[in-house]
Amino acid sequence: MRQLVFATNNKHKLGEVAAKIGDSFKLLSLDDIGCRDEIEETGLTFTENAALKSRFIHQKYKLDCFADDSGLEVDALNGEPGVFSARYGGTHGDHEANMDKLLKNLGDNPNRKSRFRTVISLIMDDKELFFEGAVEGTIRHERTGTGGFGYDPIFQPDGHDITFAEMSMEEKNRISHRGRAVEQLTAFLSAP
Ligand code: ITT
Repeated sequence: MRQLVFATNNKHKLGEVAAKIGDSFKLLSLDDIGCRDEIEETGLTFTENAALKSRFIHQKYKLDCFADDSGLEVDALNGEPGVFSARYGGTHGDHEANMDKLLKNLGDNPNRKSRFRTVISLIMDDKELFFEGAVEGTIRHERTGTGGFGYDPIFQPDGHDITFAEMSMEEKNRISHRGRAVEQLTAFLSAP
């Protein structure tokens, strides 16, 4: 079976993507290939950051790989936190601090419109390709639900009356930014 590295340290993301990719590829995490490097996400766009991660792994390990960069854009905050989503509250990956800061900055603003976006950068057979996905929604005033990760407890996707954190992984995966980007990736990977 062909191997493909998913350049992430985020176990939730790994689980979501592995469920979508199925058995067609053996998915390897950074842990699986013994990569302990801190890959700097210094880009100003999701595309740049995804490419930084996949290029780093490809150059160092000479393996086919993909990376994603995702984030939340809130219209009333001029697209913040965007590429700073992971460290919006100050510490990388402190999801509670990130949500606290977002809810504080948004206050009682009635415009709660937002979207999650994902860009996947794939390097395979020395070619580089990009896949994108997005999901529109609104920011709740309070957290609801315990599933998922990141901003899931305060994000309600359009057409639903529950947050991502109240959905099963399968339900979230069907409509999420990452799920949609991964669908394009898998369509490409399974094309003859
Ligand atoms: P890696 O860089 O190791 O892959 P990460 O947690 O930094 O993991 P991203 O750069 O893709 O992941 O995402 C940045 C942040 O955006 C992430 O830490 C969350 O705060 C938020 N985010 C991304 N996808 C999300 C999702 O599906 N649900 C909730 N929050 C999400």
